Amino acid sequence: MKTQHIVLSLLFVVFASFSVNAQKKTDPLVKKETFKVWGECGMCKKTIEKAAKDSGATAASWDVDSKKLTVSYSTAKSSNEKIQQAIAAAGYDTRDLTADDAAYDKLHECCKYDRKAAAAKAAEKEAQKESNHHH
Ligand SMILES: [Cu+2]
Repeated sequence: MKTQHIVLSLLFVVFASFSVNAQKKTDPLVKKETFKVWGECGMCKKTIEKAAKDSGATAASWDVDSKKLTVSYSTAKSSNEKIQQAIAAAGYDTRDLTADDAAYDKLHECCKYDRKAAAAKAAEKEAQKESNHHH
């Protein structure tokens, strides 16, 4: 009987610690998201990540090749919108927002990326060429 009690209480301790861990991992307040941010180089990376962190992201990592930013933040302290606004204010177009023109003009020469609108126009032209070609 005694052994059974010990086994049961050990099991209880194990299960209790599992559920504490599970709660930590699925904290509903912490979100991790990835979205596109236009940019050009390593300097942009620093500016973009800093803007994200200044607006409440606990982690921010921008990839220069894919131009994707991955952020983690607590919904109690920040939001996806807030982070994108901070990045746009720093001069970078984001998935949902267009950067402040004055901020874009102030960017370093090497950071003057092809803007979202310009890229969209170029793609449109390219598509027109394609369709003309087929006529
Ligand atoms: Cu740059």
